[in-house]
Amino acid sequence: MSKHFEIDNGFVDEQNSRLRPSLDTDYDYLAEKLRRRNINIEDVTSKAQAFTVAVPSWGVGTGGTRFARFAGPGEPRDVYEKLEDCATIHKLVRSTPAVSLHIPWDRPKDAAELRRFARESGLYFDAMNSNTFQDQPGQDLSYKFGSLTHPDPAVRRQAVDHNIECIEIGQVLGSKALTVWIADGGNFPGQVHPRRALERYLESLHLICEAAPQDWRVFLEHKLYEPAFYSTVINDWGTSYYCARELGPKAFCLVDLGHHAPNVNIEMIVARLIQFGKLAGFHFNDSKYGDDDLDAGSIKPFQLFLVFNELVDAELCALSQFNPVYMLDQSHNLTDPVESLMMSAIEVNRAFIQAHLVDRQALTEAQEKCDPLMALSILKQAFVTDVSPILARARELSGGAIDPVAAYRASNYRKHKAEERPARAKSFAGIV
Ligand code: RM4
Ligand code: MN
Ligand code: MN
Repeated sequence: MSKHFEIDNGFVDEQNSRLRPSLDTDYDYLAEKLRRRNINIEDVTSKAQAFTVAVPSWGVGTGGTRFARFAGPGEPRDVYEKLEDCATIHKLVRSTPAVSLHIPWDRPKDAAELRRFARESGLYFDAMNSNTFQDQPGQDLSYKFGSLTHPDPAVRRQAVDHNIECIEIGQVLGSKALTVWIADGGNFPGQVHPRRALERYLESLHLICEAAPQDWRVFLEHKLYEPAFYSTVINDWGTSYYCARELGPKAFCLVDLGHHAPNVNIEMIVARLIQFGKLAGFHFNDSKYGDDDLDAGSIKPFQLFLVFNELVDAELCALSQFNPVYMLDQSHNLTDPVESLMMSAIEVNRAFIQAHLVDRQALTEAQEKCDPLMALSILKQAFVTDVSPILARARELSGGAIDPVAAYRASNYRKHKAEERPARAKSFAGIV
């Protein structure tokens, strides 16, 4: 028996048995309603069961702002404890089998052994994330004024080498992609020469793409501001798309929902990247003002649905080059990260399932007949359908919890972890 506390399957069954009768009633009622719309609920439930979204290793720790971080009890202290929390999330929601690691935060002593541990926990590794937005202890050159686009070629080389190291670790872990997000940019007008910086970015990324194995993909993540407050080198999807084209077949554009100005039509960006065959995938989160890193679906659930409307449309059209990867990228400053990640995984799945309820034939007709009111009401009909019973049944059928947060709280997981994992270090401000 493991010396670490785990929620056992019997406990989940016991929790489910209390909720099953009402779920049966709700599910049957929804089945009847959907039948009237010619939708077979079982088909939709299988889609919900097949849906997956990766969890970022850094998401299971408590986040913070630049003002403060309020550490929570029982936070994971190393990559193994992070995987333990990820496995718990997956056990209850059954849609998060993949974990995305951040190097150096999660640099393993023995990558092969970490891979084995993950496999035994029912997990595997999604995209690797490099980090050239912080200086690490013992690092030769500073990233204070940039990394892959720094004016000094030696700094660029160091940043390129770090990305190549991430690929090498990822190969041992069984990952197939590298996500590159750089903080490079300027706080003041005139600080950075925009064209020269972008040229250097391409030069550095060419080296990284060359080093990536043939079956790997390199994801370019854009962000309009922060930490640079005046200009960012890879500031928007247009720049990202230009770079992905220049870099060739391994390079794709990753969309983090929080990395756009307020009110930007992100679903249009998604449609464009799909059309151009360059959509890498997503970092899901939500935001009100900027890169707030709030929980997916907490502020703009309709936007999340509209994004999935584009994704499901592409899926149904079986477009070539359409193979998006989904990940949550959030900072949980106030909530228990395990609870937030479970809720977010459910919200993303909800948007996916709602998008599957869109009557696409009727929508096309409304579009061709120039009938905006009907087009919107077709989308709204799907969006307002409460698909919770489908999501709950999908989890239950896959061995998860009908109500993951309730089961998690009833298990006292956090209390057990607080005892097993006494805090090691003082709490600092910062995103992780
Ligand atoms: C950035 C970006 C990256 C993430 C870091 C922690 O804003 O979203 O994807 O790795 O934050
Ligand atoms: Mn991100
Ligand atoms: Mn971000």
